[in-house]
Amino acid sequence: GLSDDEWHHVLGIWAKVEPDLSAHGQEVIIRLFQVHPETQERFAKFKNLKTIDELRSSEEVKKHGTTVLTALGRILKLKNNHEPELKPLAESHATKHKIPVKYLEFICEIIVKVIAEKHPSDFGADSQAAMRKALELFRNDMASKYKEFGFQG
Ligand code: HKL
Ligand code: NA
Repeated sequence: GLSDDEWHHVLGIWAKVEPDLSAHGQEVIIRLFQVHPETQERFAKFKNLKTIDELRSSEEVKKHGTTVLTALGRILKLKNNHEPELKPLAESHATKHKIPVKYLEFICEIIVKVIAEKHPSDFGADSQAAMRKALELFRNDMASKYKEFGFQG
């Protein structure tokens, strides 16, 4: 797990993200689809969005981004005790959506980049390191739950 000090960094920067969660979420999803186009194929409802303009003007993309970051925020706020919140998410991503751990790495990397771009003066080296560590914990625990659900990820 993370230390109290690391969680303090993580939740401190998250408090800066939250007032504009939908802009962050939208940017994360669009960036994910642009950098890793194979991820867009996983969403029947987004497959028809071909251009960056179509992605940007989609309320559905924005809504999905907001939902994803809301779910992630709930997990981060549980700190080292995220199991009850993580388990149903791992189950759906393992058994229903079948999302490889690699894709979770992609989105976590993009989340860090988007926060860094939007909050250059509030997301220093210590905060970035703490956030990376929190996302790594998230991913590792998702991966071990995946295995419990019989998905090798
Ligand atoms: N999803 C997340 C989080 C993530 C930061 C990592 C997260 C948090 N998801 O149809 C659905 C699909 C979902 C969801 C509903 C779908 C396809 C899908 N997700 C794909 C992905 C990918 C692959 C592009 C990645 C990297 C990823 C990562 C949270 Fe994800 N996702 C949902 C959710 C929530 C908002 C819903 C599921 C709700 C749920 O499971 O409730 C028990
Ligand atoms: Na959704």
